[in-house]
Amino acid sequence: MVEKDWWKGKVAYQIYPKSFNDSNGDGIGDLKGITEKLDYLQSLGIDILWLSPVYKSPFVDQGYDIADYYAIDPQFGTMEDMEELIAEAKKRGISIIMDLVVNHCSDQHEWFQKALADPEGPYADYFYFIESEKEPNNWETYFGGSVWDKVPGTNKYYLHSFHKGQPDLNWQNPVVREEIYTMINWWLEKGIGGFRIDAIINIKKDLEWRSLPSEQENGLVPVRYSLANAQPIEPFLQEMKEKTFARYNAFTVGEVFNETDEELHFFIGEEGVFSSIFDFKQTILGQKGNGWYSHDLPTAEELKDSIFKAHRRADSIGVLSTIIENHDEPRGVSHYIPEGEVTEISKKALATVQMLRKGIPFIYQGQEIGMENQIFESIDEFDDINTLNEYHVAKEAGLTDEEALKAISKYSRDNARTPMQWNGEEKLGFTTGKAWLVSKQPQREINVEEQEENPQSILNYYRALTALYRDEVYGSTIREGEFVPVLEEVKNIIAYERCGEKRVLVLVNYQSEPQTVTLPTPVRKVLLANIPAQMNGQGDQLSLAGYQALVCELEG
Ligand code: TEU
Ligand code: CA
Repeated sequence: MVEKDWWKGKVAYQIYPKSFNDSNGDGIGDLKGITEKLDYLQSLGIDILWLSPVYKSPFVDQGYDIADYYAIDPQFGTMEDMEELIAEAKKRGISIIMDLVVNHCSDQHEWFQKALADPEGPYADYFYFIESEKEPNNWETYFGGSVWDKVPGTNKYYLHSFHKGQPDLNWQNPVVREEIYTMINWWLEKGIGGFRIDAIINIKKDLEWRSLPSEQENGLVPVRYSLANAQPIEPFLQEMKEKTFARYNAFTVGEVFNETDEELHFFIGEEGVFSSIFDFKQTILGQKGNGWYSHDLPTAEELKDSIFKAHRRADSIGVLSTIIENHDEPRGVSHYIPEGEVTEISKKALATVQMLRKGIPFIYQGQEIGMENQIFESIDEFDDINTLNEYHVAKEAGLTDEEALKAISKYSRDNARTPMQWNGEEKLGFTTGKAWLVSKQPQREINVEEQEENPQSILNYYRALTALYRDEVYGSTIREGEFVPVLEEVKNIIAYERCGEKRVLVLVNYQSEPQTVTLPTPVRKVLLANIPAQMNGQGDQLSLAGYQALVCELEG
């Protein structure tokens, strides 16, 4: 039996399997490819490894449409490969966590196939089959279009909050819940450490299927607005925890958006249903609700404000998982650093801000070498369904082709989905064949091989950051210390203390201009800096260069 709360103070890494490492030259990353890179991940200081879905899938939403929860998709390998990966990871002190996608499955799953074959039979109740003359309401999927599609040959519609190939599962049905719990326990028995839990807030439904007032020309309303009228899901999630995760001391991190203060207690409080949830507050900065074309990039002040608020709200309740990017987001360095200011120094500054916050930092593959957004020259270069929809939304709003392309390029999920850049050769060391997705001009100079050799590289800086979690003297402070905002009112300075056995100051001048600051108490020792040997000032006065980041022990 694993220790309770074993996951506290750990460092996590997300792998997007299709794009991580291809072991057999078919252009698609696979499980053996991941196993080959475990030494690399260990050298990066990773404790927890989250795999985006590797289950059998028709890939309408890149594996987030699962056709068989008990099978590995042949593109990724076999169940033996999976077992080998779990065992090899364990040898290196790394726990694997899987993606738990249970708001929906694939329309190719046998449950849905049986439901279609007998729409009056028991399997129809695994889903939401609603009898209606036309679409039961005006909800719009996350990827555009109605959430309702006809059940062929009937007067019924089925619900899909995402793509029509991702029918929503009916959590009201106890048989469905038991099926899900059995599957979760089956995986936990295999020795995985837990799960990242996909889109979980969406299992809430307004069972009266009420339409909502629309501001859109097409009369539709994004389905997430219907969640406000939905029935509570607390009992279901508590039941899931009791019957599965709690029995194995599993680590669980929920993909939860827009939670209220009360819900925060319920998700990550003392008796919370999950170990942690992601802090998405910064990823939604600058969003105005219309579509990607109308978003603004966040400023340093907004970023700081969002981080401080998140900790003030959550730290006394439970543990946040922090990110700057994931497989649904643009690259963090392109999103949180203004255009023209993206340099190795500023990338390290952003890394410092995220990695030493309280909670569990998740590094997304390629983040540790500072991978940037890709350059897309035409709409045909995209794969992601959400991007294609947002292009359409931008065009509908009156943008020209060129403007629409520019807007979606900034936010496309494909920015983060191109292959991991292992070396500077044409195929990036990712494959010997033809990569399934690659932009025409990958920035090949950003790669692991090159950064391994350079002691000042971003990769080695990330290693230094994760090393702080294991440091004999400062580790406990970084893992458990309180998060205390510092110099909050000083514009473009993002600074906080981690207070535990030691006082560790994390100080970042988040702008290209230099700035002088007055510290709470003098510096005792510099632990890490993104600009070597630069520490100007006397006593508590410190002059910082643009994007300078310092981690130091304070006196007192
Ligand atoms: O994302 C859930 C979600 O709410 C998405 O709409 C997210 O906001 C969107 O991807 C941003 O472009 C999860 C997965 O992370 C995502 O990859 C899946 O497409 C989705 O669930 C459906 O399973
Ligand atoms: Ca492969």
